[in-house]
Amino acid sequence: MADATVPTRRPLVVVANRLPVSQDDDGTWQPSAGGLVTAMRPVIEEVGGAWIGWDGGATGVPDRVEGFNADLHPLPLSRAQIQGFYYGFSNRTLWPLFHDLIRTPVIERRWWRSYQEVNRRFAEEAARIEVGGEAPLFWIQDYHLMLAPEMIRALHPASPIGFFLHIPFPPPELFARLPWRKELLRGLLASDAVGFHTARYCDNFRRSVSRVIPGAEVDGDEIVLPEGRRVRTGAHPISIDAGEFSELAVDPETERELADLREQFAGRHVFLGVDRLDYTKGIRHRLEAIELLLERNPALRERFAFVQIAVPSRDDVKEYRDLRTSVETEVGRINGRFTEPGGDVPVHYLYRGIPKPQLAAYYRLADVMCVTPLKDGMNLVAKEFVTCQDAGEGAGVLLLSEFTGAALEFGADAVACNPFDVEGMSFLMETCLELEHADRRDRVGRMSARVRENDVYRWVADELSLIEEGAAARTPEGSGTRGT
Ligand code: ADQ
Repeated sequence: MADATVPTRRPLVVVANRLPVSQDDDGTWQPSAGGLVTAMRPVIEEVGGAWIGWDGGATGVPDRVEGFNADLHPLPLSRAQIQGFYYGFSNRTLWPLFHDLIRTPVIERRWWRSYQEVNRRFAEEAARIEVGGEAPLFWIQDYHLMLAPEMIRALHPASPIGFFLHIPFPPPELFARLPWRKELLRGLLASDAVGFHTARYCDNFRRSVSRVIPGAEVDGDEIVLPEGRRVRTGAHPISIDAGEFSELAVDPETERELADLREQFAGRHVFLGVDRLDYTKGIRHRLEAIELLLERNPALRERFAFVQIAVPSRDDVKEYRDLRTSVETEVGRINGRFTEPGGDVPVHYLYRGIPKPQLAAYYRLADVMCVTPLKDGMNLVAKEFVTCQDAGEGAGVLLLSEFTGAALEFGADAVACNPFDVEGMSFLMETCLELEHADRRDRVGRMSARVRENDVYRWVADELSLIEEGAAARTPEGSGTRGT
């Protein structure tokens, strides 16, 4: 952990689409393994607090779980709300619009009404929170809840409120297509601070505000609203718990998995893809590039394997079901084309989430990690890969799309690619194999050092500081007291 300082003394209330807990096969509940939850743990441990999230349809979610010092507030949603708010407005309107229209966003008024209704449900739950006498700090996460800051502000006028967007914020000309652009911006601007992964997304947001909200002005990193209130904006790239991944990479279980994989793939260059099965991740383009690579290099076919691990995602949405069909058709086609009688297939496709030690073993095994999204807010897979490689003293190459937030942090140490240029990407795959071992090892070392320096604890600390600063500037006399 880079910095153990907790930048707030207030109770922390996280408002997010999902709760920070998951259920084991034997039915027991425990804190989830994701980066956000891990990063929040030490802060919540110190200051205490609460977490509001959709229950995901589960029953019997407990009020507390061992090892996580927060009250859980599970919200049940109706079938209609899940369809309208989650699958509809969040994932078929906002998700494609914010990812540069890789698919066409669907505009449906009933989904918008459902989004408003569910955001209000979250805000009303927030109003019920009792965490001692002090005004809590509300930290709202992601595109599902962009109206919540304004709704919570109406109920908790004195509290610091912050929002973080985990996906890109689109350029103003794309954002302008949304009929409810003004309402969403007003929702966000009730926060004291709005955080993004990169300076570009931050700038896109500020430019949208100055176009859409009459009288709003941009002053450096701040937005000045017509009533004089200032809203801070900041670019804080999310990251991983680098220490945890370094340990995981050399854990005995990981080593056992790795030994098996090394035996299975002996004598072959292993290319790897690890993604949620999402059309933003560029899996189709990646497969096409691999096909071109094999077409051009008959000699490589015997010594090559591409492993694609795809975790199922949003399979209630048509675009995602269609994507699965097209990826699986493509995998079958490539394997049909290049597999020799008695030989192994070139593409190994796993459609599932895999346990962490196995994931770390694949990261260590890979000669080339293909992180080639068409658009991605940050991309944590890239950070997990370089951390695991470095811990295992590996020299794997990161082939990284320039349209990811992570590309800004890794610069020229990754092999930068434009995934829309499929043929170009197939040539870069060859380049990756041609780099000298010492060069590859140095690149891994530098990228991993950057992840260690800017780990997820730093992200939490930077975000909470920005929110506290914004709130202090708004109510110097009132901060720390409950306003209602
Ligand atoms: P995601 O789109 O989900 O996140 P990403 O940042 O890559 O993308 O995180 C995926 C996580 O899932 C990683 O921790 C990875 O290890 C795990 N994962 C993926 N496939 C897996 C598999 N088959 N088995 C097991 N684990 C798997 C959104 C944004 C990103 C942003 C994050 C955090 O789209 O741009 O980086 O939020 O803000």
